[in-house]
Amino acid sequence: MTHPTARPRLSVAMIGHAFMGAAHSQAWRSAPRFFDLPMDPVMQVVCGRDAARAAEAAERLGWAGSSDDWRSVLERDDVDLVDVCTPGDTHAEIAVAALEAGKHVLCEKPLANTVAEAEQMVAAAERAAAHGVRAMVGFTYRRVPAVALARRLVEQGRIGEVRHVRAQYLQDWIADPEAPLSWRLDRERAGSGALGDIGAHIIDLAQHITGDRIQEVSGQLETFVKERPLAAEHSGLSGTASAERGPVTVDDAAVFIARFAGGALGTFEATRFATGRKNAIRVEVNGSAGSLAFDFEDMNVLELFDATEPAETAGFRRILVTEATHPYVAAWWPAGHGLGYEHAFTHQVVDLVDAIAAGTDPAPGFAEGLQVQRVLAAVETSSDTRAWQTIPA
Ligand code: 4PW
Repeated sequence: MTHPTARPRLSVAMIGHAFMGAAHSQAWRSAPRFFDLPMDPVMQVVCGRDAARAAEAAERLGWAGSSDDWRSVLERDDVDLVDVCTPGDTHAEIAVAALEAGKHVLCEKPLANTVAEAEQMVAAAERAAAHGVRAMVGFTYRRVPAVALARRLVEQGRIGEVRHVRAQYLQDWIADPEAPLSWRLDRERAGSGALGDIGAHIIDLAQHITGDRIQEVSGQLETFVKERPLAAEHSGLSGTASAERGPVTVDDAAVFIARFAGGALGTFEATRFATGRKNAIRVEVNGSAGSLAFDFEDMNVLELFDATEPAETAGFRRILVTEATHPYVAAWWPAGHGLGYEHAFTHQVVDLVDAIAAGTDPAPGFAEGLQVQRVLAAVETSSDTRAWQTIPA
């Protein structure tokens, strides 16, 4: 452990303090305590619409101060970076304003609610980059060590030429028809349902692990439960129902097939109705020389099949991704002492701070966020038109 002194400060403002705000707060707190960062992140101010709740969040999550006005936060000289943890309907407005104010931006996924908004965000990020201001989108699961190892093995050619990608993101938190209508079920606020909220992750993971790009899609969306009780209280994935009911305006589930630019075929499934599956992000990649398989519900393991081994003894191997040689792991615990959901958020902060200090663009940047947004839009159009859609390069 190193003590973060005498390094340039990176003063952070976080907008939004619910589920993602809590995850990001622990990341800002733990990153400088476990990793040797080139800058010293300062948790300066947390912002929310309600002043009292923002003040309570600052106290609970470890921020020096709080505000109920994100615009005034952007005017502060003691803020270098804005971390956007709000629902999708405010991403574009806050991120563009922050970049124009010369602040680095970390923005939660999906980048925006529409392709047009994401395009504006990319344009703002490109203008800001000319002045050394950086922008990153939070596709956090890339930074799970087993996923980062999968990427490394594909890059090294360990599974040869990629033929198939099989990706699923399975949850069940609204399988109960009486589960309340949170903002995640409201198109105005979230842009789409399972497709954008969790499908965006597996789109990013599939493209990241393979180093390839989805070029064409054919998909279907479904809303199984069309009306639900309005939420009296809601935070994260749980809440309490009120007596009033309202329409569900997003998809409950999305499925699509895809063609990658490099010739691979993909199948994708994102649903909040997979009873018994809580956060099952499963990605399997089959290549000409082997296969890789990951399941977030067993997140410290990556399965590898080496097709060059003799058939008699070949088989999927469970690699326990807890060795110091594995991505990100050396900073944490001895071998076998696994990591959890929150660690990928810490790794995201580490990579972002490293990029800012090095004066390079962090990955994934807003352009990658826009590309995912285009895939999401293409799946929606395909579902509406029942026709294949091409994603522009
Ligand atoms: O990873 C997921 C998120 O992107 C989480 O499980 C919940 O669904 C919260 O937002 C999305």
